Amino acid sequence: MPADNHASDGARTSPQDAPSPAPYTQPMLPILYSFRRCPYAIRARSAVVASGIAVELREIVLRDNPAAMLAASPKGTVPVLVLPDGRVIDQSLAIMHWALATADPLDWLTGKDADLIATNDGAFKHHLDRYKYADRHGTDPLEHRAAATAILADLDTRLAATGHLAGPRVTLTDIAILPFVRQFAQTDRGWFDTLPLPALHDWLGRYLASPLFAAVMPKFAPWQPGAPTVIFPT
Ligand SMILES: N[C@@H](CCC(=O)N[C@@H](CS)C(=O)NCC(=O)O)C(=O)O
Repeated sequence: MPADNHASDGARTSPQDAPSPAPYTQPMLPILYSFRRCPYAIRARSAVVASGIAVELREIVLRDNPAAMLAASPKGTVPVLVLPDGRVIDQSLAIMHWALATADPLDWLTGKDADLIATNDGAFKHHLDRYKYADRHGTDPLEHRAAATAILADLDTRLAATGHLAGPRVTLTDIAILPFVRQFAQTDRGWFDTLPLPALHDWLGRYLASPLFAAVMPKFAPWQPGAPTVIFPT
């Protein structure tokens, strides 16, 4: 606007007297430190998407954790959520519960089977790691693959009833467990596809083809201080 535009408007204050506008500040978003392929991070991002909350996503490189993440959560695992008020949530299930307590339009919280999730996070994850990373653990991969498959057979029996683990539709229980079954399946996809577990294959196939899965799996460049903010979901 030209400077003399209000030259005849005696009632107006001069530009020097006008109150200066408040500086624009970006609304503070929760910060989610994440790693794309990590099953724990996938379940946390899934709950964020399901809740409709926006977060600032910071993709990390495992074993090269950013100092800002370690300052918030020294244990050095992802996912880590840092809330605008400074609170830190650094367990994936707790992040899921926080997101869904904020908003749960898909009613995921109606299906919370804590025992099934504990079996996944305990025994199944134990065998998955010793199958997938047998060299690292010095283990017999086939022994652990068989033990994990026995757990999947239990899931298949449950899934045969409704196609989901805790009721008639997808809930927190399905989404908390699916990323780990995906990782197991990917370890040797050809062998996995021969398993006589039809309800499990169908359940995993629906998940991998879902808009939810597409929404949580975009690739992001690793975050570093000063990098442009990445809003998630994109
Ligand atoms: N109990 C944690 C486990 C998270 C976890 O172990 N994440 C892995 C990546 S999938 C990690 O950060 N590992 C790095 C490390 O253990 O040093 C949770 O539920 O969030």
